[in-house]
Amino acid sequence: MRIGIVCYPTFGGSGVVATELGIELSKRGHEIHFITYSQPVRLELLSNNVHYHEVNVPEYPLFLYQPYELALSSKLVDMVKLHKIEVLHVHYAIPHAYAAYMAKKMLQEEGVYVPIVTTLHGTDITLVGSHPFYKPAVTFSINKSDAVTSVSQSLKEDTLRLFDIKNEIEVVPNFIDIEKYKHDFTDCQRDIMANENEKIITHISNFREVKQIPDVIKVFYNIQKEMPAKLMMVGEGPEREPAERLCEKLGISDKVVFFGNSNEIDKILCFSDLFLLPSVTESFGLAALEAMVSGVPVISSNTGGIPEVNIHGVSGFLSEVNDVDDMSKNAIYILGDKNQLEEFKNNAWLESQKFDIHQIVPQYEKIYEDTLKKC
Ligand code: GMT
Repeated sequence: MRIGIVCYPTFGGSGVVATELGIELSKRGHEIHFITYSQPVRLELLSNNVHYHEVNVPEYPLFLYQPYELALSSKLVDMVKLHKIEVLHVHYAIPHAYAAYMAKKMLQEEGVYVPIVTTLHGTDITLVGSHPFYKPAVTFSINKSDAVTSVSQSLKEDTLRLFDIKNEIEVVPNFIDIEKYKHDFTDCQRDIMANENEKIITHISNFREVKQIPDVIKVFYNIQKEMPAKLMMVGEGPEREPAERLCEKLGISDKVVFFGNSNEIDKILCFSDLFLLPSVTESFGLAALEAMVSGVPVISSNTGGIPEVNIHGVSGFLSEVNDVDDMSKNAIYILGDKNQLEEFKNNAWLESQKFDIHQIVPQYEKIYEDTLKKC
């Protein structure tokens, strides 16, 4: 099939999922066209069946807001016609599903039919999409898609609760390329980051408020009181500076490394002992899954789709949002005993295998085929 993929090309989980999906589909023989405003961060290799088309929004001083949706829908029309794209898979309702619907209607005027598959990722539903300013457009875009998927059961339920949805929503969980995370653990270069006796705790996110960064620091603060430890903070966002100040205030700056954005998270996870994800909400928690496939147990909040990924008492522990004491207690419990830590590491890896890319991507292929059959 010739498939157009629209996503946010940044470090967010939805962009990562869309990119990995496109790469895997291309390996399975499909022709993939990424259509977005910059090359997706994890899309390193373009090949004869992976293409990238940039959406340009010309700056015009008359406009206070430059019309990205308009530029995107025009680009979609042009690319569908030029490359004979058969299906458009848009990640994120805002504004991608909306722009795709406009493109579809414009194409229909010219006798071209292209079905739209919309994947909901979370922020487009729980945090932004349900705002009254966007709600009518998001509801419309979901109802007008030819197929709708959500990355967890919890997100599906949230969508049905928050919007008046007439369409079916199919849960297709996020996935992981297990092969990519198979390391020879002797290569981990752990000694560069910490002494042998120090435990390595890691957090990866885009440092938005929803990630509850102060709780990451507070849990680590409690851990390092009990045992030698280092904290790896990976990512960039508005909460980074306040986090650095909090570390200074608590007197732990020398034990915390802020990496900024990284394309080498597999290397960082490779030498990590524990992953912290205390988010207020999380439709899935892809970062937790990436940790688990690297054999890193997860201490997380019990919210949204996280319990569908991190299994309490098996791959790690779940606590109520903001319950720093419980998270700290669980972290110290896992890290405190060598054999126990090994068992949790192994369980985390085992649980991650349920999300193998080779099991999940065929579900998307089936959805594309079904939408094509309908037209
Ligand atoms: O919250 C983020 O880190 C970014 C956000 C995004 O829009 O890319 O992530 C959302 O989609 C990811 C991939 O499906 C999920 O793993 C995240 O849980 C989800 N974030 C939220 O729901 C807050």
